[in-house]
Amino acid sequence: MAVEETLVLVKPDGVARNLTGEILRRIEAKGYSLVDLRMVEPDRELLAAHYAEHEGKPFYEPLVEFMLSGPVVAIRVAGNRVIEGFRSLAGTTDPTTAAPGTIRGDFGRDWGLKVQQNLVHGSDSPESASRELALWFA
Ligand code: RTP
Ligand code: MG
Repeated sequence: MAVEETLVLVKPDGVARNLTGEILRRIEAKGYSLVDLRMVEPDRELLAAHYAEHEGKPFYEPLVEFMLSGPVVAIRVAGNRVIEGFRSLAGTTDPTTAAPGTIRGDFGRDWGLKVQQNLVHGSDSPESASRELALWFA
């Protein structure tokens, strides 16, 4: 068994489009457990820490502006191999090519903006998960 925790974020586009319930439903239907959940209006400081690895990339500033555009739902999710498992539920970063059946594949589309508004975030490793959970559930 490799019971893990991951940070899932329903990004501002997912909240605004009333997809939070659908995303929670998919997480629970897969068998993962919701451990904690909060609605957050992140500030720049939190987003700079969360996205530190992307600082300097062309999409960094549009990404931060997008994440400041409305409330975000932060969820602590637990389960066996949940880090990898949630990223599989989410689909690949670009919603145009994300597989149908995934959150991004089913509900995302390319809005022609400077950043992919792709509905959800999921931690990408155990190290990222513990770092990000400490930030969002301080
Ligand atoms: P996430 O961190 O949100 O779970 O997504 P990810 O691992 O699939 O993607 P990552 O490479 O970590 O990028 C973080 C977020 O930045 C936005 N992005 N837009 N060229 C683009 O338009 C672009 N590239 C990245 C997305 O919101 C992506 O999820
Ligand atoms: Mg990422």
